[in-house]
Amino acid sequence: MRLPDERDFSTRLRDPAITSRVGLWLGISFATCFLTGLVSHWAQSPDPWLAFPTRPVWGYRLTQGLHVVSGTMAVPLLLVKLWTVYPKLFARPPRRVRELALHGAERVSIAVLISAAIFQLATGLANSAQWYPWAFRFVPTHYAVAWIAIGALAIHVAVKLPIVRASLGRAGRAATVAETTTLEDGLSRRGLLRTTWLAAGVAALATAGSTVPLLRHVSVFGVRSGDGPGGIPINKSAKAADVVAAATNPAYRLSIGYGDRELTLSRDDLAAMRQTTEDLPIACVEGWSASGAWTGVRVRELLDLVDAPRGSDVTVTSLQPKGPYRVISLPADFADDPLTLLALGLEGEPLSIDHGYPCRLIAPNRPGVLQTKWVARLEAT
Ligand SMILES: Nc1nc2c(c(=O)[nH]1)N[C@H]1C(S)=C(S)[C@@H](COP(=O)(O)O)O[C@H]1N2
Ligand SMILES: [Mo]
Repeated sequence: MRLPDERDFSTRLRDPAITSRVGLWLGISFATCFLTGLVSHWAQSPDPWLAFPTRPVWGYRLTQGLHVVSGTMAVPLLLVKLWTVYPKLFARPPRRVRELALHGAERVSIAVLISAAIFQLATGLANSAQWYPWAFRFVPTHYAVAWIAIGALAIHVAVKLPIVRASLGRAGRAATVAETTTLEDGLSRRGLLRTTWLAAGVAALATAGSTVPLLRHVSVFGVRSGDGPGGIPINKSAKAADVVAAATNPAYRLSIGYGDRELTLSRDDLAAMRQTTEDLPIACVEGWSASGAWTGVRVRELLDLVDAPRGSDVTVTSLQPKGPYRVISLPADFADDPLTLLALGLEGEPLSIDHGYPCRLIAPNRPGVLQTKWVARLEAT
């Protein structure tokens, strides 16, 4: 039996003109995914060297929506791109030592790129479906592999630039776009490209539905698409977080601390304070987002009760007994922002227990993970 050769796989559809066109869009998707991922990393970093801005209110909603849409779109693009080039796996390596070394180095960088790309898309998709079939921590791993992928991508683009330039130019266009005949293969190059764009578009639309209200009904991939009290999906229920008893206990008190100043307030005390209503989105890192009218007390006005000065960072603790988002830090810019509320209500109704009753944090331009529900304590430092 002989090993197959690169030529055994040849078809009119495997052509640098196709590979380059699909590759260009794949590159754009990856770059978008990488940059928006950096924004998300910055937004979630507990002590960033540069404060994350509190405006625009919908900023994180947009960048994280783009992150998940561009990642999902990359899946069909990557599959088509791999299909157009995989016969190269069977190409005979060059015989001359110098060429062999270069060839080997390029192959290694491609192996790294393909594995990192598949890893990122697979873990990202699983995460946006809230499915964690692995033992490692998602956020740091997804972040580290992103740098590996983007580095390998930069090398790959640099190596292939001459081929890409030639095939995206006029001759490449003629070879692809003009070739509309359906011969023995059944599918023309133009047809293959159109099918690829269609698949990427469908993937994008199907995900964008969990962020863009008008697209909600086409959002077959949107795991949570706008159902829930006040039109806002529920991420983790009170039952799942094991807070039902604590949250409904009439003895519930919010505690506020600054230095040796301590204060406790019942939910009625909070409701008796000045109420503010703001339209703010919950923008989950998993890509879905939804806006609501939240009513409650400004966090800044609560901090004033214990004389915490402006510029104080605040630690927010939930009633939740355990979990990674039980305690989060609210940087001073957010704590002092007039839009940052300890919400008691949503869309004119008292907060439902799953949305964080007795009260929850809601701040502008923040990842959903940091919008703590069932708040027990605010501590200014
Ligand atoms: N205490 C607590 N707060 C939490 C969470 C949690 O698991 N525990 N999940 C966060 C996440 S990931 C999101 S996206 C938002 C979702 O809020 P919602 O369920 O009211 O839509 O709540 C955040 N607040
Ligand atoms: Mo989330």
